[in-house]
Amino acid sequence: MSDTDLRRAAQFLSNARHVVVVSGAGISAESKIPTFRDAMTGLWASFDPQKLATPEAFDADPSTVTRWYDFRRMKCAEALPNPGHTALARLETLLNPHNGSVTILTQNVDGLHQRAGSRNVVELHGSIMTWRCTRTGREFHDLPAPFPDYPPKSPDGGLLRPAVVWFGEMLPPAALDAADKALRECDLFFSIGTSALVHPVAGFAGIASARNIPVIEINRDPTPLTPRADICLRGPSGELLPALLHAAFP
Ligand code: BJW
Repeated sequence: MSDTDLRRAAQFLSNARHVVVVSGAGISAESKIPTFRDAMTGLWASFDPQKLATPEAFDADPSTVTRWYDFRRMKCAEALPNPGHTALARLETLLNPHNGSVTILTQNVDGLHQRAGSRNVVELHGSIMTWRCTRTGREFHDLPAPFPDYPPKSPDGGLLRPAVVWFGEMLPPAALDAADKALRECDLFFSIGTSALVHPVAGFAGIASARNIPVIEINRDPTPLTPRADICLRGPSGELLPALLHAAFP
């Protein structure tokens, strides 16, 4: 990445009114939450996250799957938003008074954007803090952490599972509608800290590009989106986002 790329991105940002941000696990990496596809460590080193995040894995071994999600739930609860999350919350406060908006379409289940102060966050893959009964679908918040045993039982008689979206499951229709509206109205699109592999979210940048909306990628590593992005800022989002805001709104 060159200084010119940062300056060009800052120019786009200072002229934008309606910004869409698609975020992924990389934005929370500097909050010490492991990304989804980074190798798992410790007790979980021999498990493949892509195999655990499925309804089939839960049906076959609900104890292991809920233990993994409970472990991650506690990590998320301990974590704090980092300067990347905070910069996006600040961007909202800079654009809102001018009838602008920042919509964060997050694939993350950790709640850190909201805890940083962002108010317009769409959770496309659900939340790890909410669990629901497999029998009634009723949702539960503020559950004890850790659970006393695995798999946790629901007061409604079923098992509790995390209210996240697993492979092969539909994304929440209301979240998809909100994403669709934001993608139709935005004039600048960011893809931040996501490997851009998982659909339908991986297709959102293409929807923006088809409207001739500039697409800016911020990521530590190249992704399948990189060749199609207008600007790529390579590095940690917790450093690049504050630098970008500073350059756009000195
Ligand atoms: C940094 C950094 C730093 C690190 N700074 N950067 C079309 C084509 C092909 C397949 C499909 C398709 N449509 C649907 C599918 C199937 C499937 C899919 O996409 N499969 C792919 C693997 C190909 N999609 C689905 O099943 C979705 N459902 C659906 O489409 O329903 C309709 C349907 C069903 C069935 C058939 C057809 C249609 C549901 C997807 C649900 C994904 N769920 C998960 C788990 C959530 C709960 C949990 O967290 O456990 O969501 S999987 C996992 O991937 C998680 C993430 O949100 C998601 C994306 O991962 P993310 O965030 O990008 O993380 P990483 O780890 O991959 O990347 C981190 C990035 O950060 C890296 O690039 C690093 O370089 C970078 N980074 N540190 C900046 N400091």
